[in-house]
Amino acid sequence: DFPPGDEAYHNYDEMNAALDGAVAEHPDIASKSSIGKSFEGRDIPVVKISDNAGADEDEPEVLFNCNQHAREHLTNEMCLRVVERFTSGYGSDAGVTDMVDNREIWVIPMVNPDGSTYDIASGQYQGWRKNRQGTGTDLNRNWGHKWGCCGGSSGDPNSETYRGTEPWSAPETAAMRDFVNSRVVGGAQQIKAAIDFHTYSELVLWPFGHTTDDVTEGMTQQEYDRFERVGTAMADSNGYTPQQSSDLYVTDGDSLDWMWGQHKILAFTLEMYPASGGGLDGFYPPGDVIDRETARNDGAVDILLREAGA
Ligand code: 0X9
Ligand code: CA
Ligand code: CA
Ligand code: ZN
Repeated sequence: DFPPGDEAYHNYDEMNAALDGAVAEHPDIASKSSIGKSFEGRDIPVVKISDNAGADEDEPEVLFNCNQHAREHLTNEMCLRVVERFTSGYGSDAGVTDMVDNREIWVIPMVNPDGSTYDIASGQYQGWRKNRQGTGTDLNRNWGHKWGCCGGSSGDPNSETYRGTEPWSAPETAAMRDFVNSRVVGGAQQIKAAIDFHTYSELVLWPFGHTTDDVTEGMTQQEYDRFERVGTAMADSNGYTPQQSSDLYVTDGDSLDWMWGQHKILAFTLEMYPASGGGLDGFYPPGDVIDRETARNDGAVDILLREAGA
């Protein structure tokens, strides 16, 4: 489990208990289900938050997902904060109430439960990034838009950025794909905007990752300008640095490229605290920073929720 000083972090069972608690307290506006199973057979839970959560209403849908990378435990806490804020704040916080009434919010706090569990199982952090399939696949190189195209991933199973044997070879990314595809209703993708939370470096990133070109196949200048405008607004709210994801480094097969390239979802990656420092240590900030560093993104979450209705 989490080492001394980090007990405030939620492991897989505690994450599920937190979600179950939120749903039990707010059954009208929250429901929990599973998008599928991890390689080792763990359910990957999703919570939906909206008025009349049991019905599929005609409201812009927004997706928040966390913990694709095992060691990025602070992101699980970020998704749990979104669930907590938009359930417990309903009826008292006007902004929260407006969004719950007029959006359908999907939260997937732990995309990689096997890797996250492995990282803490011994009581000492393992610095683990990938899933637990064989030598491990980097989930954020296994998505199917221009998979492996551009030197932004590795074909070596021992690499930290191993892309897997084929697109969607990891059950966890396949489950994400199937979930997002399932939100195409009447030919229209219902999810309008998304954030994939990672750590660390304090960045707001937008597509594409596979090319450093702003305008390219699947991205007009107007579309790029919208990403830059919304990304910069989010960065102004949390003090992160905004940039196109490929300006950080080129990746292929990451979530952003598929979300936008396949579904035209206004998708961002947020790299959370800390800004820099310490190599592996940067993935393991002490439990007492959770409240501050997740609350720091409340404004960015609200900006994206609002933009989803534009
Ligand atoms: O490399 C990744 O998957 C992400 N960074 S992390 O340190 N959390 O591993 C960044 C993905 C965003 N895409 C690009 N930088 N192209
Ligand atoms: Ca609703
Ligand atoms: Ca809907
Ligand atoms: Zn990451």
